[in-house]
Amino acid sequence: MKTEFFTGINPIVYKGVDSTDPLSFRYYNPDEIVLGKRMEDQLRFAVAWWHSFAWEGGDPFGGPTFIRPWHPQDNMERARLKADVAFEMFKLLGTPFFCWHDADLRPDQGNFKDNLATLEEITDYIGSKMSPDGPKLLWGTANMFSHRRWMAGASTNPDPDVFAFAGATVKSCMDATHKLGGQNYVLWGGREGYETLLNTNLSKELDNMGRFLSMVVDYKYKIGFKGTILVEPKPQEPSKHQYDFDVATCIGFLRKYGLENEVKLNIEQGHAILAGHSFEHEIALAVSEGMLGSIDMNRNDYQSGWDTDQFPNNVPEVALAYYHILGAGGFKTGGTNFDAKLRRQSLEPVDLIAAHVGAMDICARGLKAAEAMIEDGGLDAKLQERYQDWSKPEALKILGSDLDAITKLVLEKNINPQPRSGNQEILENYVNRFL
Ligand code: XLS
Ligand code: NI
Ligand code: NI
Repeated sequence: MKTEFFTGINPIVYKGVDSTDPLSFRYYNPDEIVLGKRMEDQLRFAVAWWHSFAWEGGDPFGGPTFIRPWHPQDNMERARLKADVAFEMFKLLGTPFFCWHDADLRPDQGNFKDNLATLEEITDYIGSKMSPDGPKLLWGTANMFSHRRWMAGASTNPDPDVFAFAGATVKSCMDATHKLGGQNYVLWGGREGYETLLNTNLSKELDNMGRFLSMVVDYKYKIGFKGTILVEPKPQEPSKHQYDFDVATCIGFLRKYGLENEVKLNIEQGHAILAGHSFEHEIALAVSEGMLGSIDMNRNDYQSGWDTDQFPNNVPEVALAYYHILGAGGFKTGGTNFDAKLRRQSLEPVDLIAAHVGAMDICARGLKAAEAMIEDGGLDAKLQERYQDWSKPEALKILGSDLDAITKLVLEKNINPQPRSGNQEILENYVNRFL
């Protein structure tokens, strides 16, 4: 059904850097080749159903500000209208992917049976709107943090009935993701953590979470789902402490439960900052361990204390992120998901379009800067040079010996290393040339 929501807004097209049209792309040119692939296929943009269509504009201090025609989201007719509007936006923007939680698509019915029926109904409806050359599902996921049943966790809940409800919910969401041809399935554990250690059995909760994830992996094979299972690290919010704290913690967790070859990571810029890291740190670490899956390209405000999930608007940050992603050969099943919210005063439909246009353009600009740095090769040359001694036979001998032998060597050869410059400012100046 055609809605009136975006009336007056035309499809967004690439007009080049000199364009002053605020609803045009200045950098995002889907067919342009970036490191051997179409830009669209490198970036693999996805719109997040929850923030762009389901979120009503509330913040920790105030309720809804967006009064959309599909609000309140309490019946299936409005759920279908929301889907119609979503597909209209995908078409206007030319975004190739979308992502959802079950709870974004259909109202929570308060019991599993009705949740299942309405999820099947709405995902059939969404399936009927998809076509081979239209937008595809990057990932589906289960919202196991909003409803009060999840307040003490999903798979880490002290109540086994909640674990069971979570298992059934994830199964239904994996089925729906599979039905719609999803390329990944994500688990973000917003409530998989604790509010206080005073009432928390850490080892029990972690073991249950590990067991749960093993069930998810088993189910993937059972239904023949070819996509990637991803977990999304975040240190806190809404829980005081979340078990999937950051990339390093997740990798340790996956190894402990023998899932390191089955599960990869969905890394979010804002979560990296919350964990006290940079986005590129989290990406580079995942790349170095072969664990990079996908990214959520949304950041937080550097002053306010909560997860504001803003659209990206900082080229240097984005460029360094894509530098590591391209360096790893680019996305496989993953992509760039805008898990991003408007500001709550941005009420108009055009604000939603402009937010995505700006974000897509920033990412395209960052991607091109990353391509230029890779093609120039300056950073890589410096890196090779810095570590070149490690390929010498003497160095390999050091690695292959033990502390006694090393001590002997240091004494015999009077090894007395002289510090060398890290040249950090030179490297930073180099990067700035490309931004
Ligand atoms: C919240 C998370 C969430 C996940 C999907 O901070 O980013 O939106 O991406 O559940
Ligand atoms: Ni987030
Ligand atoms: Ni996210």
